[in-house]
Amino acid sequence: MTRVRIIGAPTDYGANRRGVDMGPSAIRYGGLADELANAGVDVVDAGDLPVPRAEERDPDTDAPAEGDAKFLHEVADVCRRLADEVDGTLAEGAVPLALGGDHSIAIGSLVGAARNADVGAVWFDAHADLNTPSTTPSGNVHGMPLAAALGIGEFADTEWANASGLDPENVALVGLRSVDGAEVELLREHGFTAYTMSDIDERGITDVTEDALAAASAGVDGVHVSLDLDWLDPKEAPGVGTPVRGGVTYREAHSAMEIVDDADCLRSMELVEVNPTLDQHNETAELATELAASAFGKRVI
Ligand code: EXY
Ligand code: MN
Ligand code: MN
Ligand code: MN
Repeated sequence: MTRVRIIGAPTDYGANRRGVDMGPSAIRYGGLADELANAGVDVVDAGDLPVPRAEERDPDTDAPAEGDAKFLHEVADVCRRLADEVDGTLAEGAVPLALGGDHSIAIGSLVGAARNADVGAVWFDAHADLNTPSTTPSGNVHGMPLAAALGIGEFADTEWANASGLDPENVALVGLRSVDGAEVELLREHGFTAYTMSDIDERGITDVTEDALAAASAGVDGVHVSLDLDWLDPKEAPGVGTPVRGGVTYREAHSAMEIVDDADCLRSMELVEVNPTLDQHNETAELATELAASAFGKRVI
């Protein structure tokens, strides 16, 4: 029986909108533990990492060294602790399921997942999250986690961010539709596998997801699945801070998660960017729980 350990990381340091720090509560309230149990998973909830509110931080820690990345010291602190939790969970033979929080927590998930293994990653997201402090248009670290975990640009020597066992050849991005110029260059240069919404339109979600998982899992010990809820169309998932029209449908999202389960290479996962203050009746959080259940094996019959 698959064992899953839920780890909440209630951050909003990396986002442009407040409220995403309530994501773990909303996802739990949306029935995550029950959904996973119904999927036949042995689930333990480890609670939330302590995350000081942005207002409680010492203003002096907002040091110039952070450059154009807001709250980078605070993100580093959370990600160091999340990496330890993820690594410890894997060492116990369970699958870590991190709940954001904004997408900056993926740095901790990936560093932890890759500490004692070679891993791949599938990034289900409207965005590429490949900016760095010198290319970011916003200063928000939730637009940078993939670059950070891969040690790209200014992150090359950042010890807390660099996931040594992760390479671009094993990173597949699925559902792209909002990519900045510098990110396009990186996608072309570094050997990523990248599928836009146009690829999904042309080839279908099944083919695209199967190919993404094949690329991510080739020659590694397992795959980290990063599910940013803004991957879905905002009509299906309104409770996100950076919605982009033209995303995947409810059925496409479930289909992709079922293919994740079928591929049998899932090592760790995260659900991020659920912002209950922007949601309608907690439906985005409930959708996140349903999608996690599909990824962990839930089927209708
Ligand atoms: N690419 C834009 C930026 O870096 O500011 C927007 C990033 C949004 C990131 C969202 C969570 O996936
Ligand atoms: Mn993202
Ligand atoms: Mn996104
Ligand atoms: Mn299974």
